[in-house]
Amino acid sequence: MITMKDIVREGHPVLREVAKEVTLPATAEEKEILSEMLQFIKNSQDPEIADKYNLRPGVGIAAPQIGISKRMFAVHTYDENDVLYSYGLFNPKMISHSVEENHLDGGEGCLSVDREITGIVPRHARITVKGTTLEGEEVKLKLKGYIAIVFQHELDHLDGIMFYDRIEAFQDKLKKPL
Ligand code: UDB
Ligand code: ZN
Repeated sequence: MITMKDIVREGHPVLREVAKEVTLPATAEEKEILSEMLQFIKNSQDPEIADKYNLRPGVGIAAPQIGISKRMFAVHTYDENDVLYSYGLFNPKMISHSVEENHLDGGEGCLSVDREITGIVPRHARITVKGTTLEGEEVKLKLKGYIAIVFQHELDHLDGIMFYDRIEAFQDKLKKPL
């Protein structure tokens, strides 16, 4: 099983690479890794398992975060209406997004970042993502609110982008010219 010791931390070059597309259909090994990633997120949200293995309660994880530079991630979390979004996706791609932006008021963190970094992380308010599920099914997801932010955070990992890369620009944008 995946535990915190498998999580690559800030400073490791794999987090800055543009991950490679997965050739579909995914191999048995790729499916196994992606299901393990999804299981890690589920485990991390189970108080007993999280306590036993010292897991940070996570909502999503991208393959580069376990040192694998492939375009796949797992998300397992609830939106504002308590609807569960549980996906392991191969080659997820944002095919459209709103101009309107959104952010989490408390900023963001990351399983690969062991320090507190404050600041607003601007995200698109609404996105449409295409991808192939663990079951090999092509899906098109229209996302908004919290879940859209989680997906954008994970998509960024596939392009070597960390959440704090997006902080400064937003602060600048709010500065009105004198
Ligand atoms: C997380 N967890 O998993 F609102 F029950 C974060 C960490 C970095 C704090 C572990 C998280 O937001 N947990 C959470 C939030 C809730 C309710 C709840 C648990 N990530 C995922 C990550 O690093 N993926 O690469 C960071 C999130 C920040 C914004 C979106 C993803
Ligand atoms: Zn992250």
